[in-house]
Amino acid sequence: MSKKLTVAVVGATGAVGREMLKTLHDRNFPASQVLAFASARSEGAKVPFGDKEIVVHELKEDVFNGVDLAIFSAGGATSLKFSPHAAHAGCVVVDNSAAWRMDERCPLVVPEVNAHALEGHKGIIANPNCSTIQMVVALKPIHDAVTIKRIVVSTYQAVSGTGQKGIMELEQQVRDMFNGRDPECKTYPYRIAFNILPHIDIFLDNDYTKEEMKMVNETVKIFEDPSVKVTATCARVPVFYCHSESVNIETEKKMTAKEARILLSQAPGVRVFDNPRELMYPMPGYCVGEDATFVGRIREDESIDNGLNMWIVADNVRKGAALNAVQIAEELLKRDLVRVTDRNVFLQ
Ligand code: 25A
Ligand code: L14
Repeated sequence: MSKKLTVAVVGATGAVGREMLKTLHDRNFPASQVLAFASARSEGAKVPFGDKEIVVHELKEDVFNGVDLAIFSAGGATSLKFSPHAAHAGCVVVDNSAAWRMDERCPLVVPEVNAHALEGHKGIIANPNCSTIQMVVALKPIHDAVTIKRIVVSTYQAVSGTGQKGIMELEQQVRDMFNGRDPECKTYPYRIAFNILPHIDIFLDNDYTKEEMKMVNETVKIFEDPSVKVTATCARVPVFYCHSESVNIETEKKMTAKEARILLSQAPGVRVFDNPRELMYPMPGYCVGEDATFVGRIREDESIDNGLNMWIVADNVRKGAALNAVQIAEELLKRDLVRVTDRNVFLQ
């Protein structure tokens, strides 16, 4: 990594944007300059970068001249509107929203799983959904070894998935309830404090939520294998950070729980945390701020011939968003791919 880059963080005042700045700084990303953009209401605000502060500017179409790399986490609409202008200016975009993930022109990348997909990118690279990322990090080594036929996953997702407004909603509702006030619901349709909502993102025509279908479609794209069948139920739980997942898989060939523990303990980005006798299992309250994807409760599914159950936890704002995006940027740099070959692919 010799060349130093000019890097922009778009959505820098948000929950993920702030973590992106922290991750870039903590990992010593080779940037000569780091710029912060957000909406007009944040113009002039300051965000921390190491022990310094960066002034936030309003995102406009022409801010990307001279920027090598932009990491976006400002929602789908902002990304759809602005990333083509970034690519047009020769700036490579790593986008955290759902806007580009299923676009055939855009690689959808988890570096531990499919870094090779970055080759031949056209200027916009998509960061997968947080729930998908932690699941594929844990399942890819098993898929490579014994071929996964079917995945049944239920998620228990933290409010930080919804950004700063999700965090503030849970905090405020807990306060309200302890003070005998009626909690106000602004971000979610129902109270999230002391409750569970089997509903993340919008409902689709098939009665699944968009979040559930993202897990289905993104997993197939990342594994480059349409033969993997996935079905998901996504729930919001009153937890601030870290998503948890109960995952059941059926495989072509048999893998014992012991073999799975050994395989996963050597897998990149995974930490096996699994010892029932010592009450050792991953929990969201204890994985905050960690880079790894934690896997525990690994056991054979005794209801079928070749099946495994496991419990997967990761920090959704780190591995699920900011860290994965920065790892993509590092991989781009390593492969000398921080350049846009056809600047107009996304501008119509
Ligand atoms: O796709 P949607 O439906 O549009 O949803 C987008 C939402 O999803 C979040 C993101 O949350 C956004 O609200 N998000 C996107 N991908 C995510 C992921 N993978 C994700 N969350 C988790 N995982 P957010 O609120 O944390 O960040 C929003 C950022 O985007 C900026 N933005 C919005 N519209 C924009 C835009 N930037 C440019 N152009 C636009 N049109 C937004 O900037 C923010 O940076 P902002 O100026 O509107 O800032 C919001 C204000 O909110 C307060 N605030 C935010 N975070 C914190 C905070 N205050 C204190 N601490 C914080 N950590 C500040 O007052 C800030 O100024
Ligand atoms: O990245 O938890 O597609 O509300 C959008 C919804 C992330 C989670 C994405 C949530 C998701 C988010």
